[in-house]
Parts: sequence; C-alpha cells; structure tokens
Amino acid sequence: MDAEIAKLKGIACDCRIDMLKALATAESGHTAAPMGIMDFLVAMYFKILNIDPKNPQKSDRDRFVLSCGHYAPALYAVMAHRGFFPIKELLTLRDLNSRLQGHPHNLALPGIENTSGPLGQGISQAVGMALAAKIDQKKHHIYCLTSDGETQEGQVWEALMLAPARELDNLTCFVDRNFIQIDGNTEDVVPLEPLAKKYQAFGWHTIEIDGHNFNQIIDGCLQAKSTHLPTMIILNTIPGKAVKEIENDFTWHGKPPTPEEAERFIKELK
Ligand SMILES: Cc1ncc(C[n+]2csc(CCOP(=O)(O)OP(=O)(O)O)c2C)c(N)n1
Ligand SMILES: [Mg+2]
Repeated sequence: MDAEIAKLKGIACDCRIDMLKALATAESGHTAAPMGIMDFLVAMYFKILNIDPKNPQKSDRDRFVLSCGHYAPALYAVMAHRGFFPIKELLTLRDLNSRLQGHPHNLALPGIENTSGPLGQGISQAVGMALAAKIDQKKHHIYCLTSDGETQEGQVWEALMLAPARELDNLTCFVDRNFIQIDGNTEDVVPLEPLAKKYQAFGWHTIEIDGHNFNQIIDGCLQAKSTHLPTMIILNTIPGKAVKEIENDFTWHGKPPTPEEAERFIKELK
C-alpha cells in the first residue's frame, strides 16, 4: 500500500508540473484551486473510478462530473497522465479550437462527462445522472466535485435537497474546502460554516477528510459506497498546494504563472 501511495504522490507531482507549464504557455487560466485538488483527482482517476481511457464511452463506466469548471487545467493534466490523450496536448490549453478549453467541453474531449463553467450546474447534472442510473437499474457510480465558493449558488442547494429525497446512494459528491474564492476568503465573502452540519441537515451522509491524504480519500470513497444515503465528502485542501508562494493566496485564483515563475515553481516541486 505504501508503495502504491508513493506512486500516486509521484503522479500528482508530475501533473502539477505539466499543469504549470500549460498555464504559463497559455498565459491565462486558474492556478490556485487546481494545484490544491491535484492529489484528489489523481486518487480518483488512478484508484477509484471504473474507467477505460481507451474506451471512454463504455456504458458501465463511473461518471466523474466536474461542477467547478475552472478546475479544468488539473483535470486535463490528470486525464493526460491516465492516457486519455497525449501529455504534449496539454500545451494547447485555451488555444482556439483546442480540445482543452478554459472550461471543459464534453463534446470536444472524450472522457469529459459534462460541459461546465457556470458554477452550480454540475451537481444538478450529477443528481440527474444518478437518478437516471437508478431508473435504468445500472450499477455505475456517479462522483461530482464542487467547490466551496460555488456552494454559494442557490442551485447547489436544490440539488442537495433532491438527492437524499430520491435515496441516491449511487452518488458521492465532494466539496473542495480550500476557503478561497475569486475575491477573497469564503468566510469574508459569504460565510459557509457550519458547512458539514448543513449537508447533514439536508440528509447527506457527511465525511470530512484531508484532501491531500490519499488513504483518507480512498477510504472515504469506500465508506460512501456502504451507506444507503448520498455522501458528501468535505476535502480540506490548501489552494496552491506544494508551491509556497501560491499556497492560501486567493490572488492566485485566476492568474497563471509567468514562464519565469513556472520555472521557479517547478524547481520547488522537483
Ligand atoms: C454562475 C457563475 N458565476 C460566477 C462565475 C465566475 N467565477 C469563476 S470561479 C469563481 C469563484 C468560485 O469560488 P471557488 O470555486 O471556491 O474558487 P477557488 O477556490 O477556485 O478560488 C467565480 C465567481 C462562474 N464561473 N459562474
Ligand atoms: Mg474555493
């Protein structure tokens, strides 16, 4: 198990490096939250999800719904490393006609389950997918990542209300609790706390974990599958994780590194 976790950590490091290169080349894009979510995405794509990069549409695949579309650079880096497309394609991030748009486009890139960008919509889409799977008596699981600033959108709470009412135990959602949003700290902008109690009050099985701890992510997903309720996993993460200059600084929300900064940050990661 230790060797496996070490391997996952190594992949996450490579993904962070390739994402920084892509952002610097694009001269545009989101840096902080994507750096913070990389460990989680690697755990999902390399350990949890039943997916096949060679057959991205296979009908019994698990669905991974990215609700916070601006996390796309991290998702692309992890998908490339998992074999969905060539790693060198990451350098086309945000180019005109690239399959890697600033926010994911599901008709452009095989393996992307939903088009996102407008915050709040993905979790509703995930609830719809989970309901459809139940109706069709399918066994695949639906996973959805939301962000904390996104949780200030009213639509999120509509989805949160419906999932337990329909007993969607085939749905596991996550919230990236990094405490930042576009213009400050979440608790200064529109407070979310006590967040776990809110999910519980809405009827969700709620777990809180360290979003950088691979064992906790894997155990949380296993636990989620053993309840009869939809599960919400709160991922405590550090935005900008692994580069001290970016960590916990909301001004890195939507700013890419310059080529010089990227070079310096990559040295730190190595
Ligand atoms: C409906 C909608 N409103 C506003 C935006 C602009 N926007 C993009 S990211 C973001 C901040 C959301 O907070 P969070 O995801 O927690 O930010 P992060 O942790 O990435 O800094 C905003 C307001 C959007 N994409 N969609
Ligand atoms: Mg946030």
